[in-house]
Amino acid sequence: MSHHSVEDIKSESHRLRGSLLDSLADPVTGALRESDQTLIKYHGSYQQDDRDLRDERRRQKLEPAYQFMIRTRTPGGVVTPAQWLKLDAIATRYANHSLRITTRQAFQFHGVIKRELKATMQAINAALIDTLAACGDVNRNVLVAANPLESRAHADVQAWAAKLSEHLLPNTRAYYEIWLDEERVAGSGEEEEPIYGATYLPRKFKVGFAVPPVNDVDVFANDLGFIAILEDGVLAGFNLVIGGGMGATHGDAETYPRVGNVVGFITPDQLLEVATAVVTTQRDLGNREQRKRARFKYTIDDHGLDTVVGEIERRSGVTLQPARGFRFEHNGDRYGWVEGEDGRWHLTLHLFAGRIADTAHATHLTGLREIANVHRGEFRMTANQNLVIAGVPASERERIDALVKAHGLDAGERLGTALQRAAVACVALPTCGLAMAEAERYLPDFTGRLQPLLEKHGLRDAPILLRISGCPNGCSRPYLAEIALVGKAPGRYNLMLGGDARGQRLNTLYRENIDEAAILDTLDGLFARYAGEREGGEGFGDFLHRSGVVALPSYPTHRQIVPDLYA
Ligand code: SRM
Ligand code: SF4
Repeated sequence: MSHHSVEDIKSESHRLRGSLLDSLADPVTGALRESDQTLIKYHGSYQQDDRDLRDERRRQKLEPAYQFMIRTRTPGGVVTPAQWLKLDAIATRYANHSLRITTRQAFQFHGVIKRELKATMQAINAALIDTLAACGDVNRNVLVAANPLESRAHADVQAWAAKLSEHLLPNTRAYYEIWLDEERVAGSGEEEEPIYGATYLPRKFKVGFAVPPVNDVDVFANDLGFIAILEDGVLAGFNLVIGGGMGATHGDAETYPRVGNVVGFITPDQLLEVATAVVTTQRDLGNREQRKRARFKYTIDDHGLDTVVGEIERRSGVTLQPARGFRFEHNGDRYGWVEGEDGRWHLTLHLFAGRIADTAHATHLTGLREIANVHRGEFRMTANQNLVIAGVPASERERIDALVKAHGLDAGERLGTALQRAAVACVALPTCGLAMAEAERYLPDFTGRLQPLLEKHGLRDAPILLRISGCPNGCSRPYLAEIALVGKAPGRYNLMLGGDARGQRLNTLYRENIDEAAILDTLDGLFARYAGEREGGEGFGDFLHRSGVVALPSYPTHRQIVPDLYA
């Protein structure tokens, strides 16, 4: 669909209503009308079809097996045990018996059919969770560092993120009318959208809050990022980061991943004004002609960083202070129990690509249901698709541990290599309409095949960061990994190398369009060199750069590296 038509659909939609009600009521097809397929994204859902079944359905002259993905808006990925139980029931009743934790701390349901879409939306809302603005050209789910170690400051950061998420919601009542039967009132369809205006943003927009030294949210991959600066354990304010993003298109040099730029420091009371200024700057300066060039990162590169920063200061009335020192150590999760400063405990569990289901090997869905039945704290999803059972009193640890073991939720601990525990993969096939190759389903096989190579070179415990995406859109943030596979065609990937495992350096294309045998062979050779030549605690990506195996591509450094700014 051309960019122009998306802009038209938005402006003619009566504030995101379109003909969704008619589309939903049409009994003849499992699909929505085309324009409604665009609009339903703003309500947190995508029309998809099961790609595993495509050929067979075509042979039988049936329409594709249309089904819907639904994504929650869960800022910071926090849900209560009571909410967990409801989401679990929805997954079982309406979806494909699985919950999928996303790389943006949300849940996705897959496989909901049109006829049950409304009931599913109502059930989600009955759990006091909504899906409004989870997709579409608006601000998406807001990320927050997942592990509340510095409990007080972390709670403050979470509260600011939740406040910003609410602040950036669209004003339209369309969501409540369509899904929750709210009555239409005068002015319905013409609501003021003071932040977005009638055509919303040129493209999706993403916000993340990091709490150093952990960059688990990959703050530099967000359009707008906040790095919490704590002084004596208290939140002093945030470094402002703008212009990160991952998405690219194969063979199109006009598109590229980009790390965000640290442009200054703000105090918490300035946060909403500054964020609003950033969003409206993108609304007004962003490219509405070419959807592929419409993200904020391109607005910055087209207009210049100084112009954009000047615009943010002018619109907000805030003069940015010089950025304060910060230090990130890694962008992954740390598994097992940790104690927060308030004496409560947090258990991070590894999940394969965030998928929670009962399988022949393990009963993760059942296990987490049983944990939710006894747990009194909260659940926190991480931006690496893992799960924290958070806020557990010391006296309850044993009970939780027993359930974890009984249901194989400790499988991550038993994995052979550190690489397996840190790896991330996007959804890809069979649900993602854009996938060119497998990702989530391929992750266990591929990392299993790497295991003997790593063991052979004594790299079992080397914390090498691997990320797989089924296409160059980069939903697993592959361009920040030390090793990335980016899907090209079934069974074929671009091999990218040289991220820094802190989320501060993009990797580089190393081999294009190769198959598994070539990937394994290439990595085998590089693992051998790394094992023999690495210095001290040198990471794999850092080694590849020092030894000249990879170099940064020729485009400007400020798009590829975030310089250190240590306190
Ligand atoms: Fe994504 C589109 C899944 C995080 C960049 N993404 C999609 C769609 C909706 C495919 C589509 O448009 O038809 C995928 C649905 C697959 C499915 O069947 O469920 C999809 N994206 C995901 C999730 C579920 C991946 C995962 O394995 O966890 C993540 C959901 C996040 C959430 O809860 O909101 C997800 N997507 C990301 C990220 C990572 C992040 O935000 O930290 C990125 C890269 C960062 C960025 O935006 O630059 C990302 N997704 C994209 C893009 C490329 C955007 C661009 O600027 O070019 C697309 C395609 C598009 O927008 O045209 C896309
Ligand atoms: Fe789909 Fe591509 Fe995103 Fe993977 S990276 S979920 S294949 S859009």
